[in-house]
Amino acid sequence: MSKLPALRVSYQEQAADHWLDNGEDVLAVFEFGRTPLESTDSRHVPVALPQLGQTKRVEVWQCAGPIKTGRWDLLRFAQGEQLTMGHIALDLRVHGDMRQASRKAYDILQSFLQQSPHQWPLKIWNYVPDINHGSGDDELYRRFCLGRAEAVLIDPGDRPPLPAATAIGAPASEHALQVYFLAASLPGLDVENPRQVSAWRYPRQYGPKSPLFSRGTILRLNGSQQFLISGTASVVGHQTHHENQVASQVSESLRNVSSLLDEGHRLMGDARASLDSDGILKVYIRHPDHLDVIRQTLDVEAPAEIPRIYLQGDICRENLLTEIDGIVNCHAGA
Ligand code: 3EB
Repeated sequence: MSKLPALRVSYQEQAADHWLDNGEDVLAVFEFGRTPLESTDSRHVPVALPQLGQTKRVEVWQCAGPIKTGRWDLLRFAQGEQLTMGHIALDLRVHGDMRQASRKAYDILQSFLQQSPHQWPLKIWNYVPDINHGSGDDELYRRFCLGRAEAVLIDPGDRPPLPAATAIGAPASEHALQVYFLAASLPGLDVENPRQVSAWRYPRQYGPKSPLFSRGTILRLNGSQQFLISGTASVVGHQTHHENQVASQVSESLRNVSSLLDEGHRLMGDARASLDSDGILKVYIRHPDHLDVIRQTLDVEAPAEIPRIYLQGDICRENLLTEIDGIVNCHAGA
């Protein structure tokens, strides 16, 4: 028998307040298309990226309570029995350039985690305004990576546990750099993708500091396993494939997701992650005009059961048109 997952994730049509008012087990409610600077509750996480093409939905995380909430410096958090969600939004008009702001966000995040009962970040989402602005090493994404690497004083060559991550562009009009995460008392099991060069080993051409994340992590709690899938794009080896071909980029991203889940299965033995109705996918889209072709490709190539939303966001390489991340459950013996 597979146990109840430690974290339950879903997309819901009722408004954020409904979940914040009624859920004793609600760890977080993500609301899309709203500035992160206007969070009303420590469990409320407005995300600047607009949702495309569907009735607006919120993302709800639920876990065993009671849930305690609080603040740490500029960070707000919600803490259940075994899991913590934290989020931070730094106003770039106040906190300096992207490198400084990123460094500051990660400094705060780490000082929070050090004193938290749930010290290990499993996945970190980063939403970076105008992410492709600037050229070469001045590009804001690269500046963001630099600040992150300066704060996170680890040598990836030592193979420390690395969280999974997503880094996506928020609208250029957004003022806040947003970072949010899920943490637990034990590190996740890192999974790298055999089809892709590990991001922390990317060659110099992608920037002065490699991005620090694993392709996915597996949360193991109470005999259940959940797979936290990093932002996955049409990258094979370290190179972008299918430049300017949006449908092929979706297919390649899905092949990467499958290969990552297969690798997780290989590492874990009998438990296997599947894209089913217990999980969620987020599909990031650079050009809103591509919504229909992306949606159609996904409808053909990904299981219909898994709930998905489409968010407008720029991808961290100018030649990537789309990216997918998700949280899915693993089933024993499947
Ligand atoms: C890639 O495969 C796409 O900098 O945290 C994906 C997930 C990507 C996370 C990050 C970047 C990050 O390189 C980019």
